[in-house]
Amino acid sequence: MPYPRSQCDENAAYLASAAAINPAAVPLHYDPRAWPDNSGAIEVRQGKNMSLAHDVPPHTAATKLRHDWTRAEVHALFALPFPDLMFRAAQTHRENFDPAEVQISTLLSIKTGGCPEDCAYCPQAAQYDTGVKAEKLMAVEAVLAEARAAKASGASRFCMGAAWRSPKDRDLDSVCAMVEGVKALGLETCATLGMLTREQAAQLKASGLDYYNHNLDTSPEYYDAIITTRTYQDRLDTLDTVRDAGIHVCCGGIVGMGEGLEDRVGMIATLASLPVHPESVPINMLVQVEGTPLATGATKTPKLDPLDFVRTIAVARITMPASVVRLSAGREDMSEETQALCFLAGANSIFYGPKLLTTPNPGRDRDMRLLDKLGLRPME
Ligand code: SAM
Ligand code: DTB
Ligand code: SF4
Repeated sequence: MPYPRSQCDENAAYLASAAAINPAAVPLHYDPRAWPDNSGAIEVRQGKNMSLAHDVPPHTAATKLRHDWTRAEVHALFALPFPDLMFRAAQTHRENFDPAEVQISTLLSIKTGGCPEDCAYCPQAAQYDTGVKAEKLMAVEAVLAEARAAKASGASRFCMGAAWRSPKDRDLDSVCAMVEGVKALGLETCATLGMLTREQAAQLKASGLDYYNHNLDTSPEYYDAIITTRTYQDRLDTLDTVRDAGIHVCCGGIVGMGEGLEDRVGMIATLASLPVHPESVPINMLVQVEGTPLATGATKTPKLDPLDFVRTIAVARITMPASVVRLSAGREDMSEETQALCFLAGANSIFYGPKLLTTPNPGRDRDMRLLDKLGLRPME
């Protein structure tokens, strides 16, 4: 049985509204009326029992940004039947982005290991025996050489990470020189250096920093179980400082740390209720590193169901519709199918290159083959 006419009209209205926001986001083949055999195609889709939008309100208007997401609403999104959640996330994605484009960032650890903080997931905390050696801050020229290589291999953003609680002023001068140099190569710049003062944020902004990564990592309630050397409020304060300095915010978290569904709800509700949504939202799957409390001995964390990770991406996409959602750490051990579901759920950024900060990431060839297979292309 073909679609009832009204359903077809609702789809057309949605497509028209999405096209009005971003024409590139609605390629021709998304318009059922443009299919060579309209009724036949629709019959096949019905025949496969696709539950297209029957219980989801039709999209007739552009997505509004909301900053008043309640936990109950976020919970309700997580609780949707998987196909409905994916459908809503994909709709939201198309309204705001070209779903075939993926933003490509490359990471470099500019100061590795020896960190005084006790984040239970992190191989760089000095107090865990993980085999990561403490190193000094890299020289500016060495960082720029890495940035040139990242640009040559297709990255549009270069993200510099340091294992600090907060930077010393002398170190910040060097980081600012790195930011200036990377920016001069025509790359977007991102840094993650721990807590910042207002003066430090202003100095980074003046040197050309585009993004600052500072994750909330989990819910306020679960934070103490993961980190005792700082508070959730410390994190929120630095996010304010960064925002006030006029730097774009990159803020997300980690799933698979033994948290419950309510913690994933709490994390997304907190992110989506910030006065301005983070422009970039990295969702990391915990990389279990031997020697960290979350990966070792009796406390070893059970692996999260990959579909719960996909759900987290989808809920981030729906609640922060205009933000770039990054499928971040954890891809090395993730199947192609799970990654494909993440892209379908609205992820539109990855870290590209064989290393994250200290742990492996898929090689460039493997990632290019995957993007090719899925018909995805790097965002300009
Ligand atoms: N020291 C700074 C800080 O904590 O903000 C910057 C670097 S820190 C490594 C950046 C982020 O990496 C953390 O907030 C966390 O979200 C992520 N991360 C660290 N270790 C991870 C792991 N084992 N698995 C997944 N994500 C991890
Ligand atoms: C983010 O959210 N994930 C990246 C980046 N921001 C700095 C870091 C992932 C680190 C994974 C563990 C490691 O390689 O040390
Ligand atoms: Fe240090 Fe950052 Fe690792 Fe925490 S996540 S131990 S602050 S490097």
